Amino acid sequence: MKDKKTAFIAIVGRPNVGKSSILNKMLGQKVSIVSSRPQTTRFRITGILTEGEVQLVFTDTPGFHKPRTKLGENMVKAIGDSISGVDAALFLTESTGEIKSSDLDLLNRLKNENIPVILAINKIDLVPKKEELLSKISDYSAFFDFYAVVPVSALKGDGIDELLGELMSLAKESDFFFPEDAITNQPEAVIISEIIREKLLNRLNDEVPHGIAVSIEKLSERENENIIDIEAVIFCEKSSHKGIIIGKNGETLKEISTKARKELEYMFDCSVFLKCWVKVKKDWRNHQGIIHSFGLD
Ligand SMILES: Nc1nc2c(ncn2[C@@H]2O[C@H](COP(=O)(O)OP(=O)(O)OP(=O)(O)O)[C@@H](O)[C@H]2O)c(=O)[nH]1
Ligand SMILES: [Mg+2]
Repeated sequence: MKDKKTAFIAIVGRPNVGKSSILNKMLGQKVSIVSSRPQTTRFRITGILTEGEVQLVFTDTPGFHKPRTKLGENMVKAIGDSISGVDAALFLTESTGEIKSSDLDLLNRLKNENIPVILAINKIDLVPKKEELLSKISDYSAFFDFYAVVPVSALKGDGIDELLGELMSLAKESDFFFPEDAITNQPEAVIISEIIREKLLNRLNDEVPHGIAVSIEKLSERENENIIDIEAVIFCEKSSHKGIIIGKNGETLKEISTKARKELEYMFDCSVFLKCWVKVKKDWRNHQGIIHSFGLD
């Protein structure tokens, strides 16, 4: 039998470049929520992929940005914590648009870590011209000595096998850290609150989503019935936001909780009874105690 190999890999990059999407695509399963809004991921999320004798342990991280709230400071700290101690980093960027100063700031931090870094240029399905992609690759390569550069599309799946091949080649001899069938080590309550938050992010207008947190107050399985009962509280920062989340005659909240319930039923392969309430906690993103109580530090 061949020796087992593992690699711990941090997935880093600016907000909204597709870090969580690419993790889900590589795993073939959703472990990290995705939305069209920047700063969707708020804390470190582990995704595990075992193929044959190789186990890759990924950490999805929040997008690297200049923090404007205490929550943002916690998010940026989570990136630093993820980078230190891993075997390698997967630096993700988009194929469209200019290289931003925050891309270079993050690469400078990676330089200090002295670990191999793979550059994945995502969203190639949006790039009309090959020259544009090539010039981006050469600009990045002039700035940083990457272990490999792989153009990908997390949406279409292009380049994912090649990227996985490069990542697997970084694994070093070691026993596995997780069971071979493990996908994530997140507790169920965290997965549930994130799924509800994803539905909120996708449904609400621009003003509300960043001030939302979801807390699971009850999670229980009915004996011999294949039913899970869940009670969740959605926290927002203003009473006007509460009205928006609930909607006319409660319709918006109903739509959101139905979407979340359906996905949870698919995920857990059982019936789900989901009740959601909405509460206001003013300016919670600037109170470390509340951030802590939501498990976001
Ligand atoms: N066209 C296209 N869109 C993509 C691709 N990958 C991701 N997206 C979209 O980009 C948006 C952001 O994706 P996420 O995976 O949430 O990005 P992220 O980097 O995790 O974002 P944060 O958690 O906010 O840092 C979503 O609307 C995705 O559907 C891709 O390959 N092509
Ligand atoms: Mg994300």
